[in-house]
Amino acid sequence: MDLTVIVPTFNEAPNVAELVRRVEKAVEGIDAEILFVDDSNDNTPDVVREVASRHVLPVRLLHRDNPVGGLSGAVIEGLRSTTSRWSIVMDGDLQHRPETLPAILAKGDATGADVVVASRHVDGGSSDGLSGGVRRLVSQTSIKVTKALFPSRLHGTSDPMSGFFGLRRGSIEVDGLHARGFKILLEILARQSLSVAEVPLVFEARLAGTSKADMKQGIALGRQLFDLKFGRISGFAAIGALGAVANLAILYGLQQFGVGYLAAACIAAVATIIGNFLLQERFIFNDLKAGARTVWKRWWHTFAFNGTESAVRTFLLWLIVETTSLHSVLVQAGLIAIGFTLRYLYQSRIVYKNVGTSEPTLDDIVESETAAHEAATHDISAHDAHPATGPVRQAEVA
Ligand SMILES: Nc1nc2c(ncn2[C@@H]2O[C@H](COP(=O)(O)OP(=O)(O)O)[C@@H](O)[C@H]2O)c(=O)[nH]1
Ligand SMILES: [Mg+2]
Repeated sequence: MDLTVIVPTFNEAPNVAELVRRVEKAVEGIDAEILFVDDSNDNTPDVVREVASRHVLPVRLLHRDNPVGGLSGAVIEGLRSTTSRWSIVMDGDLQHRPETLPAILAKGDATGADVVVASRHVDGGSSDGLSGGVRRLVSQTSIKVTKALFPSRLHGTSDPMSGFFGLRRGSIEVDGLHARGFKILLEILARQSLSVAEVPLVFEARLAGTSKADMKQGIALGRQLFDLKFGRISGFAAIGALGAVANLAILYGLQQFGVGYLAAACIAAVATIIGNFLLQERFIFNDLKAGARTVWKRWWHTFAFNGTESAVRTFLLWLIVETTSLHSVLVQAGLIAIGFTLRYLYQSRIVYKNVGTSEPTLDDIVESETAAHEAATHDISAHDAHPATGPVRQAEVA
């Protein structure tokens, strides 16, 4: 298949029929399908099924019972479940004109680009449909800041926050993407070096329903930028440093109350491990919790590893200081650096590893007759042949 139009939806029931009608018309002559990745708690899935039955264009629905990663998570799930040559992501509220779909495909094929962005900020584009001057200002400012942070990766696009874009499926490494917030295009462009082309986007007003963007999305964008720029490890280091200060403060404070230094050191170690764990759960590995082992298992892994690490570190400190002429502070600094790296690797690779904890039911996948036939005749490329990970399995039902 040439094209999968991926439409993330959250309570978009009144927009579905018109969207499918216009997409079907726009992609006439192209071997295409629509894939709704839906997290709704209204009747959107029913409406999609009903509309699918009335159209020749294959319409697939991937409903997530356990939505992870919001809009970005939905797009990633969509990408995982398609092998079409191109995927085009578009909103389900008709703020993105379906009539632009063929232009995106044509641009990609003509230029050989990996990504084609429908941009509000090129000749012929506009963001008039963005409600309110404040939102427009916020949007423009965040584009400027973001482009300044990633000058080379975002060089090719004037609109890295666009929600309307085409991806040459074979060029995109989906596994490295982090699912959070609304800005999945930014995530894709910042993580990988990709060639980009653009077509104009006339951003329309919503057809019906209400926007799901809110302050939370702004905060999510800030965290996403920080993480993309500095990586998870810097936040982990900041929490580690905070923990070290707290450790010394507790050690000192308890001794003021007459507690012996060894007992105080043990209490300080346990208190710091608990504090670090709570902070990393909240701020560092927040987006990985959903697919990882349960919170109690994460806690015990952390406690056991960090406890062992500090015991071994203290023993090595004693051993090295007693048997060499190295200064204890120097030795401790080296051991802390090694311990920090090991702790980070253990946490990110093992404690928060995706083990697919929540299993959804299979019932929510529908395909129209045509789509079912299409899927049955699909070749799954090696790139996509990996088994589904995470809480939602693939929608490839033959
Ligand atoms: N699957 C899924 N779609 C979402 C989620 N949040 C928003 N969307 C969809 O993403 C698209 C853009 O969201 P919208 O609320 O219109 O944001 P705005 O255009 O920035 O105001 C729409 O099709 C929404 O239905 C979500 O958590 N999950
Ligand atoms: Mg919208």
